[in-house]
Amino acid sequence: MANKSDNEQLEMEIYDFLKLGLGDPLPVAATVGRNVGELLDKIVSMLPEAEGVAEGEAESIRVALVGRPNVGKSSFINKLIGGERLLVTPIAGTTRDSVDTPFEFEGQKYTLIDTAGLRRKYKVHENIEFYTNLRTDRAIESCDVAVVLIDAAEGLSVQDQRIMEKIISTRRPSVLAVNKWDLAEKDQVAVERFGKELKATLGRFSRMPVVYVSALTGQRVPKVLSLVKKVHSENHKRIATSELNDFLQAAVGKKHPPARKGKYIRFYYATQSEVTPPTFVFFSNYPELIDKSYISYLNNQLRSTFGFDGVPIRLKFRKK
Ligand SMILES: Nc1nc2c(ncn2[C@@H]2O[C@H](COP(=O)(O)OP(=O)(O)OP(=O)(O)O)[C@@H](O)[C@H]2O)c(=O)[nH]1
Ligand SMILES: [Mg+2]
Repeated sequence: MANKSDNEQLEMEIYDFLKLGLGDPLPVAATVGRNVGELLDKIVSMLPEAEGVAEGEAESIRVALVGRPNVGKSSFINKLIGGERLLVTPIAGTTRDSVDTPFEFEGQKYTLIDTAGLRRKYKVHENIEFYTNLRTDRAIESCDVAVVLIDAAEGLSVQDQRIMEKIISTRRPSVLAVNKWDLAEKDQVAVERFGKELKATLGRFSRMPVVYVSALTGQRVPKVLSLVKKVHSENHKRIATSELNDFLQAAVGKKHPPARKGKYIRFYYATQSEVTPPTFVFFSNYPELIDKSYISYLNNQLRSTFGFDGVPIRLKFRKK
């Protein structure tokens, strides 16, 4: 590219540059915009072909398997792929590094990421623990969907909650799989009690899809993948603006935001500005006066109306 070729006279001198052997020179002039269109055409013609993959199709969904040491992460992946690819032992801390396994199920590609189990925080000063925690964090950051495995015999632990906090803070969709279900008491009362206790400890994660599995027998192991696919598509879901505004009218009609500082809060309209994670923008006359409890009301209403289970949605409030 030969810049400052402001006119045809100068443009003729372009041939001097051929001698340099750097390919065909293109005379351009940045100040007057001469031949800039030709330059752009040339750049576009030299770009590599875009891969002809439609959005969300044929792409591999990256799935991170995370959970405490010994919960059965490696066993789970081995069961899915029907092999012994990953080392499984009764010793906690068998897996030391994240391992990617490509896998296809019902026409969908997945990349399963096995991770090292996450330890208690007080052990983090030890070097290995520090790096395994770091790798679990990395696996979560790099995944499309996280599967949290918990042990049926032990329920939801502090470490599990720490993993879930990380999933929330990195805004990843997730599924909770209760493993070693083959060892759990199977009478109806026990199952219901477990479910109730789990919901209680889940608290603000209560919209996370839960599935009871056994990596040993394979029970409901494929079900985890169908839930992964479901939350992945929920994370890409778009709600039409017209639908959102019908929703907004109904939600505000049912419960109006309380007036604050003598100001009457009004909503004008709402729109979904983004996916992954789905983000909703509400336009209002006093966005700064909308209180937390009303925001959580809108959040719950949105989820009851449109789903988004297992997906961290975001609500934003803007001045019109
Ligand atoms: N009964 C039963 N045992 C299981 C199940 N899943 C895994 N195990 C056993 O639990 C132990 C640990 O399994 P791993 O797959 O190595 O667990 P991990 O989560 O990969 O463990 P680390 O790599 O150490 O973090 C092994 O002895 C498995 O055979 C299950 O569903 N039921
Ligand atoms: Mg392992």
